[in-house]
Amino acid sequence: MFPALMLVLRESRDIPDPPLGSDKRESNVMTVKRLTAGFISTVFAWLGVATSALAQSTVGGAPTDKGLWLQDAASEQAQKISDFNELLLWIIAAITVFVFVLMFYVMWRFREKANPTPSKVTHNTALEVIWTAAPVLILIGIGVISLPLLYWQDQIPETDMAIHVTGNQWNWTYNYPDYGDIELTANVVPDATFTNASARAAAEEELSSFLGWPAKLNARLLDTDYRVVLPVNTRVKVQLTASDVLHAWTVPAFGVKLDAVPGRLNETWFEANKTGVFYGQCSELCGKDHAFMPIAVEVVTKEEFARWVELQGGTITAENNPTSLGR
Ligand SMILES: [Cu+2]
Repeated sequence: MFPALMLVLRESRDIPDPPLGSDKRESNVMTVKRLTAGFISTVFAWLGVATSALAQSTVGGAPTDKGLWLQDAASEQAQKISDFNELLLWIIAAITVFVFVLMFYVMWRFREKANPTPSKVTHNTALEVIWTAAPVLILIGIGVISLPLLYWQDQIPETDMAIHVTGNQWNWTYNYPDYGDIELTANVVPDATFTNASARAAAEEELSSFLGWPAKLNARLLDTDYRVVLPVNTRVKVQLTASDVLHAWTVPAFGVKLDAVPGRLNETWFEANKTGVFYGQCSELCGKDHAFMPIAVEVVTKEEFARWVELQGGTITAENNPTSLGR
């Protein structure tokens, strides 16, 4: 057990500290998260799975070295999903420990030497009722937590603005119907751009002039030439469709994943509560370049968003002014 404990302690230290100003409850959550992450990393180390293969992102949504656990949540949905996932992990761990302890106890207690005349009992009503009812109760308990969460995500509340997202083979087109129908199409930044310094500088310059503020490319296969720009603390309705085949618009930091279906309009929503760049990927196998149609969302302050809308030639009125929307 000792090497495993050392691994838990060592790995726990690799998880970044909570941001300044977080309250006690958040720090408790972080402690649980650290211990859970340490536990998982130990399990993976035992299995010989390189933890680097599980590299997860921190704020910004790009992968980080030795990253572990889910991406940092940037919306209430993502936080709730992450908390629920954590709870499930504890339930699973408790069940696994219970079964293992029981198995080893039975193997030891009823081995031939200690128990030369085995019992002939084949039936025990009380025991059978318990081992049927207990799993049912556990599943009901999980359902009581998970189904309301699923329903809450599925119901579109009153939103502040909408974006239209269209999946194409193999890029995404975005429209902002509330702001004079700004339209942009985001393509993956090719690999060659990341390996060539001048091409990279040119791509960053073009992105910066599109955004109206300096931008850097962060992540190979996740960065796009143009980004979806959205205001922070504003409830956004995402209306999704596809022009050719099935795609799926997924941004883990927002807890959003929904299929884009040709000829159909699917809706989802989220409210980003942090500024930064958040990455996602098409998550429905859509053809040969399925792996090369990432999603990059830049969440900015409401003032910056208003500036960006003006830069794109969009219209801002009293009703749609981002500074008066949201919380
Ligand atoms: Cu796709």
